Amino acid sequence: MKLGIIGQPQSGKTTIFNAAAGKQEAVGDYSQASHRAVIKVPDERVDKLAELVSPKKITYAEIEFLDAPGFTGKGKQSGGSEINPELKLMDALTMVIDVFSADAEPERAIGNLIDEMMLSDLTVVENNIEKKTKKLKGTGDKSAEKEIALLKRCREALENEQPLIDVDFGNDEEKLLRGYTFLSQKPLLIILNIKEDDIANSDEILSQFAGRVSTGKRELAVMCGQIEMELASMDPDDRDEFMADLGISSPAVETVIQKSYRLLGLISFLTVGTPEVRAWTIPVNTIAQRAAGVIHSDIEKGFIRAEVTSYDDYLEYKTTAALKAAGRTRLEGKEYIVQDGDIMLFRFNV
Ligand SMILES: Nc1nc2c(ncn2[C@@H]2O[C@H](COP(=O)(O)OP(=O)(O)O)[C@@H](O)[C@H]2O)c(=O)[nH]1
Ligand SMILES: [Mg+2]
Repeated sequence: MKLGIIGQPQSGKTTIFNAAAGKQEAVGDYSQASHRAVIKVPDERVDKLAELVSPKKITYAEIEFLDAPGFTGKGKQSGGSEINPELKLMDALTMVIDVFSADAEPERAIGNLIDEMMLSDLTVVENNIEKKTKKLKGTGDKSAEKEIALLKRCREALENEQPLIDVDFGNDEEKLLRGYTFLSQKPLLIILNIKEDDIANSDEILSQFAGRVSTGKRELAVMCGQIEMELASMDPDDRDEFMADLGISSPAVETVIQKSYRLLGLISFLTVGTPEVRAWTIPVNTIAQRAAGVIHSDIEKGFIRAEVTSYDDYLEYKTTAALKAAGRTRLEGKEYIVQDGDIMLFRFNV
């Protein structure tokens, strides 16, 4: 999964990037440098299963963070966009909002940033309406008609200041739009970056802003970037104590991961063996055969059946033999909907 960190300059993007990725990039500079990091998704289930089977290798799911150069949201006034094109390749965006400084205007910042993303999308929509209309006239290629009509719907929404994620598209339409990688169609996690003194009021601040967020498609989180960055560099025992003193329930990295997974509708299944214990990321409602394809396309193609064990049962019975004897391992076909935490063993032939 790829997460792009966006926001205005000096809003704390690099600070939160450091906190989430355990890095020490310079903060407070105006260089607008971008940073990348790949982190392992902490997963207690992987740890516990590895304790049971002592595998040669332990592999966690991974997340790539891109700390992108900031944009002000005012690019829309000059008609141009300041948005880094690499953000179009991200699965979801994390928007960092300054709520810590004395002159912060968080509501306005959120509005401006979303406006600029919509403007960037509108430019793409308009260019493509023009291009496809020309093509239709030139070649009489009717296949363009449907796409033009769809792009016009997008244009109407954007002109009415409606982000594309709030428009209901059908499955076929979603498919047609996928290649455009519209920014305002990306799931969005808004992080309210508060000052240390406000940590005790986190819940209150969260509910103040909750009205701006439509559930399911946008998520909100409140954290103090500066403290989170310090936490991330402490050793675990000190960190737990420090967090308890401050009343912080989970570190930034966990909040960001958990909310992003939820936004994107992602879950994990696990594979367990002596060579490797591993977590794999899939969208909710993925059938067993497609989940197999995440491991290898041959397993998807040659899928015969899956042997499925729940995580809790695995911890209780501890070995495949005991699980089988107790009837705790089920045989499932290709249409089985894989559940979060399922331990999967795929049978296949090539
Ligand atoms: N008081 C306070 N200052 C912060 C917080 N987060 C970031 N800052 C400060 O804001 C400035 C800009 O931070 P930086 O992460 O470089 O912002 P970026 O330009 O968005 O990457 C730095 O001086 C940080 O120390 C915070 O949670 N509280
Ligand atoms: Mg920065």
